[in-house]
Amino acid sequence: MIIPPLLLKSLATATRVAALTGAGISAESGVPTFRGANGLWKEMRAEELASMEGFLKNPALVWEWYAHRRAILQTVQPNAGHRALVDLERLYPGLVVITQNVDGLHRRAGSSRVYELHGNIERNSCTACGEPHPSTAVALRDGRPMCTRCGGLVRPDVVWFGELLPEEEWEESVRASRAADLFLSIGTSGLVFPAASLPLVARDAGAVVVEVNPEESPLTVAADVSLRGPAGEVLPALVEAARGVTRSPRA
Ligand code: BJW
Ligand code: ZN
Repeated sequence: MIIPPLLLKSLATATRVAALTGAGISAESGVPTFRGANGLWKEMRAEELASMEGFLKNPALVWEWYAHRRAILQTVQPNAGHRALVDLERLYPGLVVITQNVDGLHRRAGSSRVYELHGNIERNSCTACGEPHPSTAVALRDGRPMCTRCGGLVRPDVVWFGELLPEEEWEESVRASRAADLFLSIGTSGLVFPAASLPLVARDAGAVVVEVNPEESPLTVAADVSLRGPAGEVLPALVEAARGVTRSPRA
């Protein structure tokens, strides 16, 4: 992989690095993305499943989708892309991972500063009384997830369309994006806001913005550098390049 001079220069001088990740970084672990050829579940759009409207219309169906995804997560491991971000954190202490993913794979890989903008699939809570429910032990009635305390519907603790992102994670993510001198946008279609605005926030504040994606995306025009390829191949190459240009390699 050829790393353009602008990026080499940025890797040599950067002190604050932030990475926004999307479903694409987990694709090589075997986690389906949301959009594109392998991204559809039962040919339904994300908006039909990941919204309160969709959930209330058919709670059993939406619950089945989450159960299916949780079952996949039981069988997968972080991949070379996740691990490369851990390696980059060693070279750039304080590196922030801002993820739209709910799969917990960045933490499992060992990244220490992770902001989960869209929640985490491991948790659930009751829509009526707020009671937390472990993901493995939710009672079902006709396939509908029911709260054993009040009889309300239980939902995953993730952010659906039309819902606000967790305030602290969002504010910290904006802060890290504004402060970054190097901003990586990895494996995201750039279609879902407000997460998709973070590369623009970083660019407007002066960061070098790098897109890592095998395909073009709406973020491509905002990126200073586009590295076309799977994250599991591109990010380890980026780590090697960073090791070559940082003055005192720490890993
Ligand atoms: C690889 C690869 C490999 C493949 N290596 N790459 C401004 C403008 C327009 C609309 C809005 C706006 N502001 C808000 C909105 C509305 C809405 C929105 O954005 N709609 C758009 C779709 C038009 N946003 C919201 O509603 C958000 N809330 C909000 O704004 O609150 C304020 C508000 C309140 C009330 C009313 C209005 C506003 C919330 C958004 C929540 C999104 N939730 C989901 C589900 C999370 C839970 C779960 O996981 O089940 O988040 S939807 C889904 O999309 C999920 C993802 O995190 C998100 C983004 O998807 P992502 O990660 O980009 O994946 P894909 O599949 O789209 O793309 C994968 C990419 O990887 C592709 O590019 C591949 O090429 C690439 N790839 N293999 C690297 N190996
Ligand atoms: Zn309840």
